[in-house]
Amino acid sequence: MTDPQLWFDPTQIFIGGAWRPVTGGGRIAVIDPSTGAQIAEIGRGTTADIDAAVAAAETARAGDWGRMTALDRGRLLMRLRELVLDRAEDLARLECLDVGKPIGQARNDVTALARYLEFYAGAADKLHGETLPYQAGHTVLTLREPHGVTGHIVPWNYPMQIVGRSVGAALATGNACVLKPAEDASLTALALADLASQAGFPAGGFNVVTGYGAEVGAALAGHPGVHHVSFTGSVGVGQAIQVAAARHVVPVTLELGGKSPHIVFDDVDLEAALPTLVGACMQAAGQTCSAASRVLIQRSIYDRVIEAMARVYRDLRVGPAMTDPQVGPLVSARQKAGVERFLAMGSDLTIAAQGSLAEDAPASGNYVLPTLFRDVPPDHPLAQQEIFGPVQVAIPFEDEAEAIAIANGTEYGLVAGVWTRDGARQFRMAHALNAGQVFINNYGAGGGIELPFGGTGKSGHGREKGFEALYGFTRLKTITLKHG
Ligand code: TXE
Repeated sequence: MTDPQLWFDPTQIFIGGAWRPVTGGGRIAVIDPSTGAQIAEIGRGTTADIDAAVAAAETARAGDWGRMTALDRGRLLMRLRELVLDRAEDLARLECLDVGKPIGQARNDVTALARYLEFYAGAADKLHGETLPYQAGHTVLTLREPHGVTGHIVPWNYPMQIVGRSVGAALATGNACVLKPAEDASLTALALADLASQAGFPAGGFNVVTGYGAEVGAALAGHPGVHHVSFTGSVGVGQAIQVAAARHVVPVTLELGGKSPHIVFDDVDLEAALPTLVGACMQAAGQTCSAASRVLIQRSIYDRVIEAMARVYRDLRVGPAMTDPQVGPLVSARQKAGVERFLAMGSDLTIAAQGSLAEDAPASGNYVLPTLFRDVPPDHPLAQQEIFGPVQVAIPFEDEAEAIAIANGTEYGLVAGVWTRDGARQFRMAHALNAGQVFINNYGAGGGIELPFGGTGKSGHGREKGFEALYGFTRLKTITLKHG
């Protein structure tokens, strides 16, 4: 058994500034995806635990946390960032063992978490309202107030980054947070609770309840004491969360899936593009909402690009996360089975290339070979549905109009990438693509903590990241003062 070297008890949850066992004493096994071995247990929280966490958050809002100035909230977040950096290697190791993230990528996730905390720490006292012109004898001003208690339901693919962007922005604006991490990825969320407590966050400002989505996740989303829900995950659960929150007319931010196109025109600088064409889908073994899972290639250079991508694929090694392979295991046996179902659905397609399995990869790990399918019809299920694994489909197109039609031809609209040296085409494409974020001659999956992020269509609504997120975590109050 690999030792995750825990410095806290992961079977406990963090409510009102204190650790406590879950009600009922249930447990969930923590499995290392690289080996299939159990490495720890977390608590299986209950509805009663969510009630307690929401009550603690309400108390915090009415007490020390609610009274804290924006400047002091920012300083606390900065202190938390320092503690995260002090524990950087421990956090990276936890993530690597918990979700199978290659250790180098897990280190990047810690850096990103620290950067989110830094960004929102600095932004905390820079969010302000406005004064507005109105009738004579009046002064009108707007205030940005926190929602109150915010619920955060987080997935397992980028646990630290998603907690950083969502909880970071919510705390900066003065909300009291209840975080429900994914059952497959709770260790770093619990570690962060420990660090927040060390940083001196007032009791109840930040609470963490672990457990299953259908139990504690659903209880949090539909809780009458929660005033905003931020969710990242699957479309189906996003829809259920929106319905649950609607019972209390509570706003939600939904960051759901994607089927993001990467469009390569014949004037591409192929040497510059090549590592990104493949890499933008291989991060986190393709378990990235913004993964560039469809590669659209202009027909005149189609075979040349496929051959170049195939060479990159043949060098991709899949192996245990701690050995820092380009591609690690999938998070769970369930996720692996899902991706294998998609691969089976591609039995009528041509495979252009695959990666290889490292010799030291245990048979009990959740490994899937990176696979590039070519000549995939745009309406094929593999070109329409989110696979969430190391699988890309290549689709040829003739011209700009066809590229746009194919790119926009799914239910999703999260991210799009375009490679062309033609300046006018860069702008035409950026305007025409149905996506929340467009990359031209680059493609950062997740792309920059400063940049607003979110989708259209079934990719969700609302924006996280950047300064924009602060608006989402506040509500606007308009004050009209008549003074004659
Ligand atoms: O997601 P779930 P799963 C997509 C991706 C993946 C698929 C399934 O296509 O293959 O979803 O993954 C909590 N009420 N994405 O099943 O179930 C759950 O505990 C409230 C895209 O793991 O959506 C976890 O904390 N909460 C994605 C979180 O929702 C519930 C990231 C996400 O799990 C709940 C992950 C319920 N009824 C998956 N049921 C992205 N956009 O990055 C579950 N949860």
